[in-house]
Amino acid sequence: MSLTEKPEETPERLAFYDKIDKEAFTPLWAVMSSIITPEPKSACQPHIWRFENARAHLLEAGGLITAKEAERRVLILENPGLRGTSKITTSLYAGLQLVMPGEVAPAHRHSQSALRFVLDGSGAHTAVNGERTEMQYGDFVITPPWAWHDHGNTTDEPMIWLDGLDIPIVTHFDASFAEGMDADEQPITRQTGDSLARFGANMLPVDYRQEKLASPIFNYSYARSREALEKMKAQQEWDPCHGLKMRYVNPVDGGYAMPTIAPFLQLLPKGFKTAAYRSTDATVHVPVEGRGRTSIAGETFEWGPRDIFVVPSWHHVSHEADEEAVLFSYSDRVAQEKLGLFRQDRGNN
Ligand code: 1HN
Repeated sequence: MSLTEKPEETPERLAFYDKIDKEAFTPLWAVMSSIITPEPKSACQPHIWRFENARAHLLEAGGLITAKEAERRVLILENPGLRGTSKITTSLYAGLQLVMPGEVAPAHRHSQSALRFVLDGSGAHTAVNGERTEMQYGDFVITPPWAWHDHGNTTDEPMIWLDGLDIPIVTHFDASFAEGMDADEQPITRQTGDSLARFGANMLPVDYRQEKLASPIFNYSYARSREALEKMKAQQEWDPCHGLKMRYVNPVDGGYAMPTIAPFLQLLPKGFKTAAYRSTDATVHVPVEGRGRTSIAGETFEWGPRDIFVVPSWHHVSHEADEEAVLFSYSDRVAQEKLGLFRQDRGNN
């Protein structure tokens, strides 16, 4: 007997399994090889969603239901290997949200953390903890766990963003709480930009003590992040597996910006091809600029701006950029690192 082989199912054994099954017993030796695998073995599949296609479906949904009636007008990106579970990876959720001109997505709060990554439109807002932020293309916005949040669009064009949430993680722990607010929009008690001034200017309020795990900055603007990549790229120091890859951090402790979701921004110069890499954190990718292709366990996916593709755990991945490309991505790496589970394989790099 080994970890990977199942003992023979003799008639006597099967009869025994059947008998004890009625009393809620299961013989470990009959299931061991499927629950303790020598390598990650996931039902999660590589997949790509085309933004233009998703946008057309969302606008059609816009004619069928209001943001208010839906609470959130979202089309879930459900992994083809995980249908019926609202998951894009085993541990994470993704959806595309539409807020039409004049609409409000009402204030509520829940245990689940959310990130927004803005894909279409410009100038709609989200409010978190009494502060509003305006959202532009490529902005990465955080809703920490249990924080009141509502969205509004006072512009004259539809706004679409990607929502990334840790729903499957919270469900896994049976730790979900949620409630609505009496008002559609939360009271605004801080001026726009207050949290960025307080926490995003390489200073912290003297005597500041960290109380929450999520970053107090809630809009990491694309303009600032892109400018930083632009500066660094002149140095031409490319990581063979990642090109130039940065992680979004909580400035208070230097950790990831969110407690359960690790967000990244990465630049690939024109013509660059990354070396094969694999890791235990299944990752959702969104090209922000540029075109190229990604090979996932031997299957090739062509992409352009705003498409969304997912790389399952422990699948070899290699990106190739035809034009200078910028990719946003998120995974559960931060949670796996805290639990001592994260592994990566950089080949010989
Ligand atoms: C949620 O609150 C939002 O606030 C988006 O925009 C997606 C999916 C499930 C549960 C809550 C939002 C969500 C969500």
